[in-house]
Amino acid sequence: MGAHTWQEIQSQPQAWESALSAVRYHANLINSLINEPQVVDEIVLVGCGSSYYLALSAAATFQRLLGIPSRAIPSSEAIFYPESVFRRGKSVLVVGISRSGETTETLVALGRAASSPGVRLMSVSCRQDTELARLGGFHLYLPGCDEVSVVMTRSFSAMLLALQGVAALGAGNVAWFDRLSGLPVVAQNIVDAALPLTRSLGSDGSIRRFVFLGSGPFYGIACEGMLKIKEMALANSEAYHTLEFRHGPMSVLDANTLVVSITSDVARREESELLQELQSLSARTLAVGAPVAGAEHVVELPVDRFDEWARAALAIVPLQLLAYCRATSEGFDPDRPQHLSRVVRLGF
Ligand code: F1P
Repeated sequence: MGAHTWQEIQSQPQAWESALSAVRYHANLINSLINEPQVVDEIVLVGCGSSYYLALSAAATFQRLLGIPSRAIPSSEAIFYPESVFRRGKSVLVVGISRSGETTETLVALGRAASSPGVRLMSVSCRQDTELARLGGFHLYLPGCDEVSVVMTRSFSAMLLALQGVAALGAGNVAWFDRLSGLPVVAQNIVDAALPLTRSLGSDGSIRRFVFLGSGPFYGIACEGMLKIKEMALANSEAYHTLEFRHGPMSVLDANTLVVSITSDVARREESELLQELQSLSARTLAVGAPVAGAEHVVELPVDRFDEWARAALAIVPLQLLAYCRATSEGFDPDRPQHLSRVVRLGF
């Protein structure tokens, strides 16, 4: 049960190597897409579900590295409210993100954007010869990153890493791009190190609610962790910008809640203060990143070797394992989530 999903989570190091070499291969094209004949005014990334969540983390990285206003928008919002997404008279790079390259909302959003003046098109997917690729512009295909499973795991982290690489090369920041190349080998260590704890927490029947907290590059990761729990384990899960949790959502906290906080660099003290407060309210707590006060458990990431922006893809790995372990301990098959299909095709 869950054999495909397990293999896909385990093979993220290889997927990341493949994704980064695909980006490296297109370095010149990426540079001209963003910077020629002049630097684009803004960047809009569109996707659905997991692809939208990775777009959130990628958009934050684009703006941070390129200094260009960058936003992530669900594809359906770009279809129905284009005037609230695109600004007339501005040159905009629109990036379509789709594992399958066949999701209707993303195809329609990108197709309509392509016909607008001043739009440059880019897309990224894990399959070749797709409708998305045929829309034109620069299409980045990532070999060896697709899944057999419905739920996205290695495709999520590989497309995120690829887009972070695009941002680095577009900014001429080769040093940061080369730092990303050190991540695949770290990913294998994280899987091995995190597994005992995620097995123990995943099989802990007293945990009935999962809350994922993340800021900056980690908010999209927190959202994806929430979605993995829903898709694989059919459990109650929520995601918030870390300090937002105090502003209302924390009212539902109880001893059956596991709060997973992805620790940043810039707000680590404030995140730790929150975790201590939540512990005093009887919550279970897990930190992903640095061992901080208030964290009952921790999955350590190499916070001294990789800055928070470079840790985004790493941070999803323990969350995938937690969802996988929870699902299998509850007798669900992660390979076959209920109600879901690999590709959402609509009639418009
Ligand atoms: C992405 C997606 C996922 C969802 C499920 C079905 O489609 O909708 O977000 O979790 O796996 O596919 P895609 O446009 O990235 O192929």
